[in-house]
Amino acid sequence: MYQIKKYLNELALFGGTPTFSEKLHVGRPNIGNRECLLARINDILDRKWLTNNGIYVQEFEHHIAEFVGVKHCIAICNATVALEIAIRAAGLKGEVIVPSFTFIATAHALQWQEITPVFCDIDPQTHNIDPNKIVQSITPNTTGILGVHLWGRPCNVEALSEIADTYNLKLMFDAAHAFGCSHQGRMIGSFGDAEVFSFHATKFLNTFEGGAIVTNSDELAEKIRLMTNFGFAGMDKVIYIGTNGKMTEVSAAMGLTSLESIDNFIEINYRNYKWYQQVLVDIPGIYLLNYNEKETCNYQYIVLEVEESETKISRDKLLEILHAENIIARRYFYPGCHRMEPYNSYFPYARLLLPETERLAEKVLLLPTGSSSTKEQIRIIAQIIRIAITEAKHV
Ligand code: T4K
Repeated sequence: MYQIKKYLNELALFGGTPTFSEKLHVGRPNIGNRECLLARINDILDRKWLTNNGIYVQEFEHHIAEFVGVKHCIAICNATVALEIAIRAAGLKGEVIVPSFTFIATAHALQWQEITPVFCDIDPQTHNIDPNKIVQSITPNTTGILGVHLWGRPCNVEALSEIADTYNLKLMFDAAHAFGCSHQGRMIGSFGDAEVFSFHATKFLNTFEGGAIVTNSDELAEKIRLMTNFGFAGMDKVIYIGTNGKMTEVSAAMGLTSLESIDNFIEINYRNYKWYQQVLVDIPGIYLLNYNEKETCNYQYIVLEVEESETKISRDKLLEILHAENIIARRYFYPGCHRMEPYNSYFPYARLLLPETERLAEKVLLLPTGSSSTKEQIRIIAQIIRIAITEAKHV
């Protein structure tokens, strides 16, 4: 009993000081070569061309399209607006089938244009939309499927394509997490009618804020370009409804600089992932989500499933302990879009159709990684989790 108390007293939650004097965050940005970035920004300032399809944006788009192996890349101010534009350009309306276990932007991008997101359950193994549960949600109003490659792990693209073809639906992907990832050797970004990346600060490759739509369709790309710039087809000539989705030159400069370090960022994420694997492997009830190492992968999320029946403490208690130690773990994507507004009010019974989403939302916990994380920090994070769990069992 003395031992137990001693351990518990060492935890900040029980009166000790936090283990880390500074907060360790999930989503800490990776910063590439500062000199290169600042040189680009100086050039932008000298050239006095700050936005509206400048040369840095064009160069960034070219590199992304080439990297992914698609015909078109349109850089956008963020992935949420990119989703809105892509959805609109593809002509989605009525109802679109989408997972609920995702960031709220996926659902909002639909609802913002009064398209109903019809939430579909996920496969608990992959955390991605379950193709076996899609057909039952298709109605005469369904116009598309919006899959999400959660954590950068690809959806079952083949099964989704087959359903989309059979029911004459558009197929799009929220690939916010999946830049730099492949599926069966082919880069994500080249599937479905269009895919959308996020380059938000918290993504392993960032443009401060930013996103991109990638597609192989000439027709869709043309519409998307028009829509991104108010529908302008030339000076004083608007031929389409549009918005302002443009990426700035400074963001593109950050993107180009980040791209130069992409291999390094992925290497660091991979190294951290392997370290987490080593230190977490024998902690009961803690399961680290695996990546398929045969594919290209960005390894940007360290995702745990906390099995309370084995740990004897809840995921939320563990989160509380970690936060008290200044480890700002996150429970993405709790509680699921269907339990957030306005969807919770629109579809109060959606939870009954989403048992796997409900279960997973109670279990998932994300830990810090990226270039700010060190081997020693990872070792200590695991040690705190171990103490919290093993001592909780004895109390
Ligand atoms: N689809 C999916 C599947 C997505 O995950 C997202 C975004 C989108 C679409 C939409 O993409 P964007 O429109 O954002 O391009 C954060 C990000 O803001 C969001 O981009 C991301 N997903 C989501 C998973 O995470 P929050 O609400 O968790 O952000 P926040 O402010 O709590 O920050 C997260 C952590 O990152 C904190 O621990 C602090 C740290 N952080 C954040 C920023 C901005 C830093 O250390 N430095 C920073 O500069 O949404």
